[in-house]
Amino acid sequence: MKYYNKKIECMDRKSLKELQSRRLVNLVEFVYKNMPAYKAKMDAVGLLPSHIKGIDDISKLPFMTKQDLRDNYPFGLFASKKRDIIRVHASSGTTGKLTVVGYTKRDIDDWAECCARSLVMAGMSGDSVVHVAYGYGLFTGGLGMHYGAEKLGAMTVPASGGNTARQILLLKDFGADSLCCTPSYALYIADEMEKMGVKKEELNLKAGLFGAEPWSDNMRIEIENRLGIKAYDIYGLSEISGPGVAMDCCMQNGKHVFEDLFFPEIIDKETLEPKGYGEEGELVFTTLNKQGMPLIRYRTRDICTLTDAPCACGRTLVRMTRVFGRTDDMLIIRGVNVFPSQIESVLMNSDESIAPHYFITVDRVNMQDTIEIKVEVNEKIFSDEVKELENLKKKLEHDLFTMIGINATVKLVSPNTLPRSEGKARRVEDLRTL
Ligand code: DLL
Repeated sequence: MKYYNKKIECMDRKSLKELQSRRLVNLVEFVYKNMPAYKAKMDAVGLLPSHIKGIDDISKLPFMTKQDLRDNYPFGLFASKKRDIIRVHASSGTTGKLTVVGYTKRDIDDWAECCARSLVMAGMSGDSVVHVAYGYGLFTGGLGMHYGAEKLGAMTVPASGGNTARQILLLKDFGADSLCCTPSYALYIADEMEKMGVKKEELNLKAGLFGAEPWSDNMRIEIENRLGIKAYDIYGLSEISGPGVAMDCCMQNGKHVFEDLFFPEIIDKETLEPKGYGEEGELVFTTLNKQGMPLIRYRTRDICTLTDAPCACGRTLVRMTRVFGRTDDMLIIRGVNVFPSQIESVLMNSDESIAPHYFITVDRVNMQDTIEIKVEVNEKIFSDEVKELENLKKKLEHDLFTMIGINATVKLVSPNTLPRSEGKARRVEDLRTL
């Protein structure tokens, strides 16, 4: 099986553009009618749905950002009736509030198709056994790949994350030919296999669909060698749907964007002006067919490049490069999106003996991301008993876990020991090399 949906994936560019144009015109009308927050944006610049005649008019439309999701928390951007929403997912916002996404039945079907297309790009078929080790729950990784694998007709193993020894046992006994997880977890699995004395030849794995965090070609080579598989890069974000917005093909030279559903643009992050193919900038998406929570010109904050150069795999869909970085300060720690501002609000709301000075260090030890947060405490508590300090440390670690879902190590330090800066405070260091 070479393509899941050859008609779309190999459509000539002219017909694709016509499809995108039709969908954009319908989308703008639908959103104008059903999403007051976006109507207000259009009204503010004097734009009517009738001004949008095709995909070439897209740059007239106002942008949307994570802030719009926050301002309309939780369901304010839903453009369909609540009874038509059959699923919600959520990911971290910049403060305590989550970024919530709603899907109708059709949205789930479209998304499952994207994940099915992605699995086929990684060489899978209805005969495959797909081991899904992305987290199940509000995170889109697990359920997204799960529905894709089922749509393809593969035998789906909903392993979810954690308990690596059991994952390895399942991989061996069920004979999965593909593994879906973050690239750092794939390396961790390889490490654990070595410790358990399980050889890659004992597994039936042929391919992995790895994403949800940045990685590099060096990591790809290491994963491929250690697990004896082909490692494919899968990209997505919950606001747009989840995994399967773009996916590597057999050429492993850029991820094809599923442009019939998600229209990509690159913009200059300062001027917000559109940029051309081959130029680096911020990636922006419009969800051409979504009903639950459609987004128009959503700024992903991810930096990359698009190319429309022909691809030897036969697909005509444009490709995006690896994500080079972000235009905001979001960190991805073991696949969990974390904003320093969230950490700050947990610290500041937790205990009055904490001074507003902290420093976050992110690193990768034994293939696993680590995060240490140094926090200054005031004189009073610092002169208290060691037990008090120990309790405070435990409380902060517990609060960070319950509020943001990360296992951080908190280190309490004495007053006035963390560096102060005169300009913009530098509070994060990321020592990971990918
Ligand atoms: O990470 C969806 C996903 C799940 C993608 C499983 C792939 C596989 P969010 O939690 O909303 O959604 O995080 C989205 O993660 O804006 C990127 O910054 C980053 N990201 C996702 N995939 C990749 C990738 C899921 N392949 C944010 N390479 C995005 C680099 C990635 N960064």
